[in-house]
Amino acid sequence: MSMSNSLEKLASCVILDLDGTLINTDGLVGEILRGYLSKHGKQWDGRETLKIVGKTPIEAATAIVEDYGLPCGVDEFNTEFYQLFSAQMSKIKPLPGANRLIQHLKGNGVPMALASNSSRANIESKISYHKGWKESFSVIVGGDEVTQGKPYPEIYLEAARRLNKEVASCLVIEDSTPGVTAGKAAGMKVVAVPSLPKQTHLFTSANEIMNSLIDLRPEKWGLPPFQDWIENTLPIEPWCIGGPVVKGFGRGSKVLGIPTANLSTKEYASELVEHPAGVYFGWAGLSTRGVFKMVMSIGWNPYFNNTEKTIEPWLLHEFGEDFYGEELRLVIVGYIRPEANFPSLERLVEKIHEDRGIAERALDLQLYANFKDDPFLSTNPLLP
Ligand code: ADP
Ligand code: RBF
Ligand code: MG
Repeated sequence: MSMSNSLEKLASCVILDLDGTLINTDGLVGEILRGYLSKHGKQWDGRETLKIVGKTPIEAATAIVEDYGLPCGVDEFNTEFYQLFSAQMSKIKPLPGANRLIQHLKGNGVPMALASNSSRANIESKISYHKGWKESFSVIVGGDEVTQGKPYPEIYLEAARRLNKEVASCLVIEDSTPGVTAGKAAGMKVVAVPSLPKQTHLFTSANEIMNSLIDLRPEKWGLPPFQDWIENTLPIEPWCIGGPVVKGFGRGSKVLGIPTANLSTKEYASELVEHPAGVYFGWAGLSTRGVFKMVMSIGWNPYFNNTEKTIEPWLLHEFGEDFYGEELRLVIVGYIRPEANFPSLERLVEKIHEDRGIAERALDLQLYANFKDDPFLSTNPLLP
């Protein structure tokens, strides 16, 4: 029984969506719409993104023209939008874990396809800016190569046909609800990586929902596992953040033995969007006090319904006093797990202590320990 169960899960190829799954197209789309709408005396509402993710270009344009009562036709809007968009296509960034996943699958000889509602030409220009991508996909299917785009299954069925694979052995990775619907309708296994936070309830038809591509465990689908996890941690491209410690959300963290030294969310909002919500660790430098091990969460504080992500570092040291206003600098070197919802506060606290143990041990590894000497952390005020 468990045998057939595990066989059902075996995939031998991966079919990927592009926009919102591998590249942060919404970032550029939002930027363009903000500018375009302000010229028409309107203000772009980020929540509108919900209505356009995963849609065909015409559907998306129709929604915008209608919702904002724009004084132009859908085609006219679309043409103008596309001109602005293609001029800036080169700056669309890969999403976290996209390069890692592509290299991993390619390196292990797992066939990959791209299946997107945008036109084939459009897909090809978008991927041309990312080194090694074009060669990695043996098949590309664009919305203009089928009669019906997602949520219909045709794009995925065509991708499987060109890969010469049975639908049951295809693993689809998708960020949008129309895309998940299409993949399931095609009879494939679907991993959803929603590009918008707190939307998991819309993705229940997917076989698995995850926060970001870095959380994918290919072995669950019979594909080769990533080899880059080290003692329950994933090394990441180190990044720095710093500023004065501000009063945070005060949910009695000190009472729980988990004080978190908040940084002002405002200045870092644009930087934090690039990091999936979850638990990270690294080194923390406090002016006049020294450098300490640190474990932290990046996430949406569920109690305050804030619109920006927060960053909440717990310095692994007993200070015996507060240090509001002091300059805090962080070098973040590794990832532990995605943000999760816990059934009780006790379970959350227990998990955070487990995170602490993982971070403390990992930071002794040479790979991470080296960053203790990062010049960014030396907070001598006489240094530039
Ligand atoms: P709030 O976030 O509302 O300020 P907390 O209960 O999370 O409240 O307390 C955070 C404050 O506690 C920090 O800003 C800092 O001044 C102090 N603090 C003391 N020890 C630590 C520690 N080990 N790590 C982080 N902050 C600490
Ligand atoms: N809160 C969550 O709701 N889910 C989490 O997975 C989570 N992980 C955390 C990990 C660490 C290391 C720390 C310091 C805090 C974590 N929190 C988590 C708490 C979160 O950052 C925030 O403080 C509270 O949710 C605020 O009410
Ligand atoms: Mg705090």
